Amino acid sequence: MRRVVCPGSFDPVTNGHLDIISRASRLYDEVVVAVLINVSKTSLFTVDERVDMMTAVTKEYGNVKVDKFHGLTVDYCKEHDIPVIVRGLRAVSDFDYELQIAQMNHRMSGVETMFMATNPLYAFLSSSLMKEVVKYGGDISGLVPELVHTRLVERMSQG
Ligand code: COD
Repeated sequence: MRRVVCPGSFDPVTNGHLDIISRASRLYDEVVVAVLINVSKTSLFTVDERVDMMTAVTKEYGNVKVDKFHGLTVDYCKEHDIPVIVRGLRAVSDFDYELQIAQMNHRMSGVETMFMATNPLYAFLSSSLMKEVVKYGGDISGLVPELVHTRLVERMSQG
């Protein structure tokens, strides 16, 4: 069975993330979305909230499993016997950083990284941008799933 890990913070999941996950789900038998338990980075949503939203919005794909992890992504891959990581690339600026991580991950473990070019419709999307726009009352409809939109607005209104 061909399996791939799609790691990330997903704070929260956007339609850019979903585009990468859904395309990976057509190429692999199983996609494991691994949500980082941020130790130092402060996230808007707890890891369980992020897992819950991701599970709800990927249910329709059928072969996507959602899990949480801490530590190195390659340790998660080894523990679950998954040889490939998939990452989305939005721009050259993503590539510089991602190449370094992919090479380090390969050196540490032999785990390969597959890069998937973003759908141009979502190239400008990031979780941070979505949080900022909602914080100041801007409209993000069509850029995140409805459920995420609702939870973001709720969370931001709590101050
Ligand atoms: N279009 C396409 N892809 C997108 C878009 C978009 N609009 N937005 C984001 N993506 C992609 C990202 O490129 C990434 O591939 C994925 O979606 C997740 O994105 P984020 O922003 O939620 O998650 P990141 O990039 O902050 O996740 C970072 C990790 C958790 C993967 C990283 O911190 C990590 O691996 N941590 C564990 C420690 C480790 O192993 N470090 C590396 C040592 S070499």
